[in-house]
Amino acid sequence: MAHIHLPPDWTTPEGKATPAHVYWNRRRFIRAAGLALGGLGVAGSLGLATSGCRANGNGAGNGQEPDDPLATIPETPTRDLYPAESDARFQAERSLTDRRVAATHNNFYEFLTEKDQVWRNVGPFQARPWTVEVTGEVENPGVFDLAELERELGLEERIYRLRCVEAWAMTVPWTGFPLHRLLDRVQPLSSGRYVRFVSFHRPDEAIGQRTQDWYPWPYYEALRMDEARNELTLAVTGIYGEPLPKQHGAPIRIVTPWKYGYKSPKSIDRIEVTRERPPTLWSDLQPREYGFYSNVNPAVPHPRWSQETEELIGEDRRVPTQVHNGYGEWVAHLYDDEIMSRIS
Ligand SMILES: Nc1nc2c(c(=O)[nH]1)N[C@H]1C(S)=C(S)[C@@H](COP(=O)(O)O)O[C@H]1N2
Ligand SMILES: [Mo]
Repeated sequence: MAHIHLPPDWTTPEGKATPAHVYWNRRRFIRAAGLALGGLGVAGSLGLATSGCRANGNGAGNGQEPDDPLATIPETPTRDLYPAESDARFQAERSLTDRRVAATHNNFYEFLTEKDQVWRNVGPFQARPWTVEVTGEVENPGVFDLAELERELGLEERIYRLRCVEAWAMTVPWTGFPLHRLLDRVQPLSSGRYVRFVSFHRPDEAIGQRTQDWYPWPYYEALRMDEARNELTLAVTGIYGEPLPKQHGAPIRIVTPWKYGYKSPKSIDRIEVTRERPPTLWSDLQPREYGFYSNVNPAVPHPRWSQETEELIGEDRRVPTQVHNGYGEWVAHLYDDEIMSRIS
């Protein structure tokens, strides 16, 4: 047959074969190591073994491999707060993503870059008890017990769309508290213009932090203060009416639904209010592909694929991408055209 039908490049952004975010690191790794690996997938050949031993228990907190993707919810002292009351402003106009699809399709490079293998590797991670340190340009810095914050700041449920830069999307009910309530509690000084988030760093509990040492662990992200204080910005502690499974970023992660997913750092244990704009992990690794703002925008392609459409995971179909992921009424006023035209 003369005509071989090849899909356009963007139909296989990453996900299908090599995780998108990993691409550059693979190149860099090859260069750094001086290896001539050609097209060989280094991530797949570096011994990122997924399962050592099979567990006898359910693996939720005992360090063993979980036998079910939903058996990874840590013992949570605030379980009585779930499910929280749902916020009528944020309901689904898309059908919810299947809960198990969401729990088995995760970007959480501290564990593994293969999305469907993350949940199998979170067993050793001790996600509770947990504290969050808030430091920097604030009146009342401190180390806060997460369970106390959940009780004091109040939890609610919101259905948000999450759009990954790799052009897949899901719609899920998160549980959490608006981040501005925590910021109000620590009282940022007028010098505090940005908010920086740092994820956990425990190589003993996270295989990817041991084996993928080309990433500058721990994961770090940041928002401008007005973005961090925006009503949409949620400090998330639960999903589908229960505390977060570890693969979704237990026990606390940030969610900014108008930005690409990498701006929603998981399992954070430090928040720092800063004067200057902090560096962020993905733009440090590849500034030409991942920017600071990373607002969802179908008109600005990623250098390696289009952002015009997105795949709804678990549904096997694509839909048009929306500017600000459809949350413009909440956030469009924060940005000018110049910011919106930037890569990611
Ligand atoms: N600490 C940390 N946070 C992270 C990531 C990560 O690898 N490490 N991946 C990000 C990316 S790229 C996405 S798309 C979302 C995925 O969240 P989910 O697995 O709950 O869907 O988490 C984000 N937060
Ligand atoms: Mo992502």
